Amino acid sequence: MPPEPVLLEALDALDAVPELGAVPDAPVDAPRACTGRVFSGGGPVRLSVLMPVFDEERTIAESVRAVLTQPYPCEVELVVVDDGSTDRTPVELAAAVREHAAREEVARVEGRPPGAHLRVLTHARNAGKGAALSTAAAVARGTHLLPFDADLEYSVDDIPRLLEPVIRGRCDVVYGTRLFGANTVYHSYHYALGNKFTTFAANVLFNAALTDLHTCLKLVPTTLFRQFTPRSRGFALDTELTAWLLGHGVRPFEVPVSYYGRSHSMGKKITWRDGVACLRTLGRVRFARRPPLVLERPVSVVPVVPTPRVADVPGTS
Ligand SMILES: Nc1nc2c(ncn2[C@@H]2O[C@H](COP(=O)(O)OP(=O)(O)O)[C@@H](O)[C@H]2O)c(=O)[nH]1
Ligand SMILES: [Mg+2]
Repeated sequence: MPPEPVLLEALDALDAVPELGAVPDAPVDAPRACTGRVFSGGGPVRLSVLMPVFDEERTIAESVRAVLTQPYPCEVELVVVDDGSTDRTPVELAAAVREHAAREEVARVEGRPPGAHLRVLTHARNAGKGAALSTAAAVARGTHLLPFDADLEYSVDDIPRLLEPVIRGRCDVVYGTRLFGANTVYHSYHYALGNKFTTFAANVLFNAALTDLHTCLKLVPTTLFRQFTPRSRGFALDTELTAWLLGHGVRPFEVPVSYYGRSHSMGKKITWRDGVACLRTLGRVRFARRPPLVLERPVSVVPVVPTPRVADVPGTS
């Protein structure tokens, strides 16, 4: 079990607001009749961006700021889970929280609607990226979830593009795909090849036609994600989720996204061992028994947890 998370609400004032912060200037048309929203129904989309973070002192503040200041076509919340970081990540995160609070205060004074809502949770000890994502998903209040890493390899500009087919009612599950050779930088050819090979293996095992198994950007309805009971607590959760979806016959709608990969010296943590674990996970999920999925199950209401103050973030006063 992951350690009990501590929930840290960034903006107590926004807790009084029943819905997530509204976002101005929706650039996408009003939703059409639902044709593909089989898991979340055809109602308004609210997005929960889930950000697992472990020892990302160089990029966490900018990652949080980028997600929170991006214009979106729907309501958005950001749930950050600091997974027991041992570097200056908590300090940087606390600064980002204060910066967000100040931005929201200016918006309030100027009579502008509130922006995206920010929530920060912390694991007392490092439990793994998968465990952090599960913690974030458990408290998410959106109709859809989207993992977004804190390492700036992906761009927030792509989030509205991922949302668009969902808002239009075309589909419910959208993956951002990194197209080798277009809008991408891979620091290592081995990584790029490893991804191609594991993607090929997944396609053969599940009779699918994905182009990027390991994309971080997996937009999934909350109702669907909550029927997924992962075994993995580390990086393998990414693979396990996709394999579970494919095994249930779900075929993500792929949208091209940009990617600026980092190297190990820049903080990349995944290694070839994770590639081997990925192949094991694919095989295990392919031949596992699967209870049938429930469609359009209402999103469970998440109880409001008591709110420690911003000053409780370790390393701040
Ligand atoms: N919660 C948690 N997040 C992690 C851990 N290791 C890496 N991450 C986060 O996962 C994201 C990176 O994942 P990914 O891009 O798949 O791996 P990487 O770029 O090779 O390190 C970043 O936001 C990291 O901070 C971990 O042990 N726990
Ligand atoms: Mg990364």
